[in-house]
Amino acid sequence: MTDIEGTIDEMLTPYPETVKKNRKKHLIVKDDTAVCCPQIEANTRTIPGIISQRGCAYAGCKGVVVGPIKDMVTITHGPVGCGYYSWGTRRNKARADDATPKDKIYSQLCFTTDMQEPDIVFGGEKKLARMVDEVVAAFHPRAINICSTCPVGLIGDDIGAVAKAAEERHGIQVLAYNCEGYKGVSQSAGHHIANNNLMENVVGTGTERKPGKRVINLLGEYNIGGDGWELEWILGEIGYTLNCILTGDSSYLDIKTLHLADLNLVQCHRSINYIAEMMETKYGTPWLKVNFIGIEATNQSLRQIAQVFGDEEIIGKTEEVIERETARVGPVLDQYRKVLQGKTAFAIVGGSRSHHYQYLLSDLGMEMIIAGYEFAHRDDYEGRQVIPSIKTDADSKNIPELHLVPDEKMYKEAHVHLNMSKEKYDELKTKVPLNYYEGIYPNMKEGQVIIDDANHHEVEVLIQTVKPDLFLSGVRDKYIVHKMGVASKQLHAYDYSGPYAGYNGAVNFARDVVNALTTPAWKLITPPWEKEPEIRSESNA
Ligand code: CFM
Repeated sequence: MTDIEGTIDEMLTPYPETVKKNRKKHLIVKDDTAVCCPQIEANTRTIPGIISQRGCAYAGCKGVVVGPIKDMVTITHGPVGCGYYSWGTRRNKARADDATPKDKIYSQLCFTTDMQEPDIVFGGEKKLARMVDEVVAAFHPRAINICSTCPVGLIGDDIGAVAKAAEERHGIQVLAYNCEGYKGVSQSAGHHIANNNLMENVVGTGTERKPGKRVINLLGEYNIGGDGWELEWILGEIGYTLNCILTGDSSYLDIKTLHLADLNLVQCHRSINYIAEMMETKYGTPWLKVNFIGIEATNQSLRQIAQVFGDEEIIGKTEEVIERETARVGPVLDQYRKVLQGKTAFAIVGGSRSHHYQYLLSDLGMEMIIAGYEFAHRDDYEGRQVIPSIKTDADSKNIPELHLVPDEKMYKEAHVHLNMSKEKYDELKTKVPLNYYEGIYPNMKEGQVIIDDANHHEVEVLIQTVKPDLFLSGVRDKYIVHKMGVASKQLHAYDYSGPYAGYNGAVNFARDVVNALTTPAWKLITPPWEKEPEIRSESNA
C-alpha cells in the first residue's frame, strides 16, 4: 500500500462499514498501469448526515445559469432565504453596452416572492402573478425567469401556468423553471433544467447574425471576476466575433441568436454541455472544449480554434497574439515561479475548475496532487465516452431529457457551419477534438488522488496528512483550512480578485498565490492538532 493509499484508508476508518464502502467508490488513486477506466462513482446522493459542499438544483439553475443573464429579471419564487442567500454572491459581472443600457441590467438585483405561511397553506400562484405584474410595471425587462424553490414544488404551485398567463398579459417571454432544490443530488440538476428551458424556448428565436466571418459563442464562461472580458479582447483581437458569452455578461438578446454562430466553445463542460450537445443535434453547430486558465492551456485552445476555421489569416493572427502575450507575461511569471516552483496544491471545486487550474498551476511550477469535484459526473472525470454506460437512477430521471431532432429550416451540417468541404471537416476531426471532452483523469499523474463529493472530515484528514502548500476551494472551508496553517484560496469567487483567465489572469493568480503563501501571518499560527488532542464524539471514540 502506498503512503497515499494508507492515508485514504485511515481517513475512511472512522466511518461505519456501509459508509466506508460507499465513499471508497468516490476516491481514485491514479494508477498508470491500470488497464481500464477508473469508473468513479459520481453524481449520486450524498450520504445523509454527512455535510459535503454541494448546493441544490435551485442554486444551479438560478445562481449559476440563468441568474447572470443581465437583461432578464429572475424571480425566486419561495421564502425569502433562498433569494437572499443567492443574491450577488457569485461575482458574475455584467456591464452596460449599446444593446443593453444600464437601466436594463438586473443581474445584481434580488427579486423574490417572499412566501409566507398563508402562501404555503393557500398557494402562492396569485402572489407570483402579482409580482410579475409589479416587475413589468417597475422595470420593463425584456424577459423574465421564474425559479422555484423547494416549498413551491411541495405545495404544487403551477408556475408554468402563471408564466404562460403573464406572457399573454405582458407580451414578453416569461420562463418557468421547476428547479426546486430537491430536484437532483446537487446544483448539477439545476444546470440541466436551465439548459433545457433556454434551449427549448430562447435559443433559435433571434434572426440577426452579428457581422463577421467567424462568429463564435463561448459557452460555460460566467465572467467571474471578469474572466469573460479577458477572453473577449483576446478573441476579438484575433478576429472572432464573440456573439455571446453564456451566461457571463450575456443578454437575452444574444442567447436568442446562439444558433447563428459558426462554432461553440465550451469552457465549463459540466454546466453547459447540454446546450452544446443539443445545438449540435438541432442546428448542427460543432463545439470545441477549450480551457483559458493557464498560459499553455490558453495558447493551445487558441491554436485549436484557429485550426477549426483553418484559414491562413486567422492562424497567423493567432500566432502573433500568442507570441506577443506570452513574451509579455513570461518574465513576470518567471519571478513568481521562483516562489512557487515545487509547491503542491489540493483543490475541490465545483465541476470543472479543478481540471482547468491544473494547467495554470503547472505553468507556475506547481502540482495539483489531490483534485476533487463537488458535483461532477463521470464524464467530467473520465471523458465523454463513458456517457452511454452511466446508469440512470431515480434522481437523474427527475430531470426531463429533451429529445431534439434536426431543425427543418435551420439545421446545417457542421462543415457547412465552418464553411469547408465534408472531406476537410473529416480531416479536421482527426486533428482537433471536436464535440468531445476527455475529463480530468488523463491529466492526473501516477499516485495523485481524485476525490468526488468530499466532506469536512475527509478534507481535514487530507490536509493534515498530505500537507499541501495551497488549498483551492470555496468560502465554506477556506477559514477552517487557514486555521490549520495552510494557505487557502477561493476558486469560486476568487476572493474579490480576478480575472484569472487568459494572460493577465495568469499574472493575477500567480500574484495572489505568492501573496497567500508568503504572508507573515503564517508565523503566528499553530495548527490546532499540534497543541490539542483531537476531539471525537462518543460513537466514533
Ligand atoms: Fe462550471 Fe462554474 Fe464550475 Fe459550475 Fe459553480 Fe462557479 Fe464552480 Mo462555484 S458553472 S461547474 S456550478 S465552472 S459557481 S462559475 S466556481 S462551483 S467549478
